[in-house]
Amino acid sequence: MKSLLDRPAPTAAADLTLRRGAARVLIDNWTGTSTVPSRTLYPHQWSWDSAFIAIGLRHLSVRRAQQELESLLAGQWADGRIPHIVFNPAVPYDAYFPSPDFWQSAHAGRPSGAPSAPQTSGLVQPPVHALAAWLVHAADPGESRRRGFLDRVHPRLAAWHDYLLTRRDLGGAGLAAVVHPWEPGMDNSPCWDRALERVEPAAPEEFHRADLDHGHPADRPTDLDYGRYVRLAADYREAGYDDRATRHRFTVEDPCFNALLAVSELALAAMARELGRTGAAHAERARDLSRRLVDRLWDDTAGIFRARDLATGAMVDERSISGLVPLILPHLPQDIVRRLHATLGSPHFKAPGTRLVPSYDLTGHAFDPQRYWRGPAWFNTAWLIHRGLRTHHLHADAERLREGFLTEAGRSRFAEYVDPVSGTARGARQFSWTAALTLDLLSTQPKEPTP
Ligand code: 9WN
Repeated sequence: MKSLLDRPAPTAAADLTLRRGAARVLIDNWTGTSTVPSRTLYPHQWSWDSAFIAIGLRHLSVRRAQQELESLLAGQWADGRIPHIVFNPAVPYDAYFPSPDFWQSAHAGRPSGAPSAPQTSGLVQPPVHALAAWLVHAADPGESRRRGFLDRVHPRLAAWHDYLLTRRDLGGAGLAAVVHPWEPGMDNSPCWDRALERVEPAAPEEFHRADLDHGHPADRPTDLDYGRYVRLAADYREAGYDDRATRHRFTVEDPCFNALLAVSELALAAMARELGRTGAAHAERARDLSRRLVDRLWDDTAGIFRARDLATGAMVDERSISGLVPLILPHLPQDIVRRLHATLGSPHFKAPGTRLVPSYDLTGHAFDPQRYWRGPAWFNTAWLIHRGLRTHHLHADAERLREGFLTEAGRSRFAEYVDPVSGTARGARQFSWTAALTLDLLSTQPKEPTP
């Protein structure tokens, strides 16, 4: 029988229409040097968005995909961090909050090596960039070599990982910690509620939210949550964004963040081999991270990875999609793969209204089908789970997820996310990573080397 991976390139009219629609979104959201996640809600360059966008852009233009990643790297700090937002100087300050005048990266970030330009935030997002860079390289290795793409990006991505595994190893257990709910990329997840309760919110008159000009209040985080986000970010800024000087009041080890770090270490190993080195240190780091993830964050009773709150030392008693993303790790013990697969198909995550995977436990006490990361199903996490299912040869489920993704991406006009109960599209439309990952899933990659 022909493997699903050997499926011929799609020719059906529906696929071609979807491909054109997705390409249109990426063309419309291109600024000349990078892609905005959404023209309305997110008018700058975001870190993990750009990685997912590059993964899709490589099917349209390898050069543009390289440029997407390299324009993000132009905002990298000397301490290695890749900031979660690189600001477009042409966009007015009131278009997004917090704007450059809040972060003051060039001034406040100087002790940590922030560039004088471009202006950036001081936080980070999940390290999916090396995986993206490897996939961009693999799309056209000849073009990549001619342009010296890996020679330029490998050292920068290695410095990024070094930052995470040294300055951000706040628990001393060899995993990277996040210091703000914006960092794991799943801002408003119930996983952060308890840790956030310890944070004194900034007063409402200290800031003005721009997200509510475009997003519905029922979908977005509350004002109280925003007050806490602002307080944490302002404290970090006051300490010069220096992880050694900041008394972080929010420190969490997140499974998705660390699983992506491990997979990206494998990508660095593959890049190093392509550049004529052994890559052994990166490969060893990836195995080591996988082991630590299992030791520190696997909950055998629940059959899912959990976040760990470093302030209390306890695992966070919530089931989130973040705990399923480690399925992407090739070195995962087989019994854990089986358990994760079972959890994915259980009432906690099998949704009535979507074939995508809900961001939070459908039976959980804080489940909300509309509100940001408290239940809705996102397309980037579905892509990660799809990759995990393929990694472990669970091809039938991978294919079901792929088909659901493509149907819902098209039907929703490339929505930011979907209500998992009703299937209704929510958030921004013409959302870049939804379009980019659509292009990726429409393209068969039978020979794509796995890092
Ligand atoms: C804060 C851009 C980003 C995504 C995040 C998503 C949302 C920002 C916000 O939008 O976060 O970084 O203002 O809510 O949660 O994953 O990268 O698309």
